[in-house]
Amino acid sequence: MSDRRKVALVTGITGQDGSYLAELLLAKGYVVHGIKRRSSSFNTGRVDHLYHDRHDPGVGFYLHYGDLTDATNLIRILAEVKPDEIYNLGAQSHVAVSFETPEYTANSDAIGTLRLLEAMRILGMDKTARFYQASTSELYGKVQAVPQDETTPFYPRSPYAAAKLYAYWIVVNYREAYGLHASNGVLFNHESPRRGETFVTRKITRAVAAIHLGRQDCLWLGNLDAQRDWGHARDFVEGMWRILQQDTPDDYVLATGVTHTVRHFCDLAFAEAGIALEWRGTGVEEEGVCRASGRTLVRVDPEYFRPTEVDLLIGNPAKAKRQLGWSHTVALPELVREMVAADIALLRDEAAPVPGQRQHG
Ligand code: NDP
Ligand code: GDR
Repeated sequence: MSDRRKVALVTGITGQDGSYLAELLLAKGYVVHGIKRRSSSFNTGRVDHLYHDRHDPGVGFYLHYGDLTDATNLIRILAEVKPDEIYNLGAQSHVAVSFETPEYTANSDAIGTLRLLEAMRILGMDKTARFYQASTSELYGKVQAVPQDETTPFYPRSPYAAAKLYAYWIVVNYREAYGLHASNGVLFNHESPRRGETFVTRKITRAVAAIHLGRQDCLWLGNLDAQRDWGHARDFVEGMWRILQQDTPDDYVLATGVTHTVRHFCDLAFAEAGIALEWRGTGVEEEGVCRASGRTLVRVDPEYFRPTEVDLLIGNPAKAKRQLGWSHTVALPELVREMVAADIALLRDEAAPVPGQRQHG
């Protein structure tokens, strides 16, 4: 048996999942290469702790400038890195933002996936490297059936989901047409203290921390009735890796199998700061009021509603459990506790003022 270390290439390595996946792969002895985008400000905060170890020859963590919208750099990086496994996590991943930048979202999320697959073929890697695609529960969109599994029909409800639908099917097509070891992980929402600040969970936990520390008055949200199946990102990257270790490529749902409303997430998060919320009013007039003080801490802003919404996501991860031996280990209350505690610690250390009442996202 060869003792050569396995080589992985991760797009989107600077994102939430990329950072946890890089940690997992390094712990398993992989050499990890990641693609980062050029930015006028630092964008490697989630992986700096790995990068700083680069002087240690045993570590093997490398970043390359690149972009999924540029085929030339993808071909060059693949040729240089010669990966055994490619994890395509890079994407314009914000559903609401995809309504603002639909063409860019399609370019990076849909055609970016095609570019990577074609790069594999051009370089003759279609028989040697394995490919993981970050597919999403957003594919289910308008609810056709619950719980959603690998057989549930797709009905995308955003430019993001439509772009990811193309990516999903082009992966299936390349697997069937060219025999690529290419798999989709259809992942339901997963969160962590590293979650981007404009996704609803992190927006809530940051606001709870800021309100707790007296640095923010109120949290403005959109649709409180949306239901999501929220897990922990660390559990989900383990699932990604397991998908690529299978002899045969296939598509898998990863989910917790439990769903909650955005409103309930607020209840749990505020409770972590010792605040019990009471909900009053309906629709855009609904308010989350602190039971003890009578202060309104959560309000609804129609600006945050999406032109088309995904109302209810709840996944059935039975196939992943059966074939991959995968299941989540962190339930929602534990996830919320970790996120609120991390945000309180972060804000305590931050000298910078907290953003104004109307937050992005
Ligand atoms: P993030 O938004 O945290 O990270 C996205 C990553 O993609 C970042 O590294 C970002 O770079 C990079 N990126 C964005 N555009 C491009 C581009 N044009 N070229 C190269 N890289 C780019 O997402 P997550 O980590 O949460 O998600 C990872 C993947 O999984 C995404 O594809 C997402 O759509 C998908 N997904 C996520 C789920 C979740 O609940 N988290 C659920 C299901 C699927 P930069 O840091 O510079 O912005
Ligand atoms: P989602 O995540 O769209 O599921 O996509 P997000 O956290 O943005 O929204 C979840 C639900 O909360 C509602 N919501 C709000 N959302 C945001 N961002 N901001 C608000 O103020 C707000 N108020 C209510 C939304 O309408 C929605 O129903 C995430 C991303 O990680 C995708 O990349 C991934 O594919 C899916 O999860 C699975």
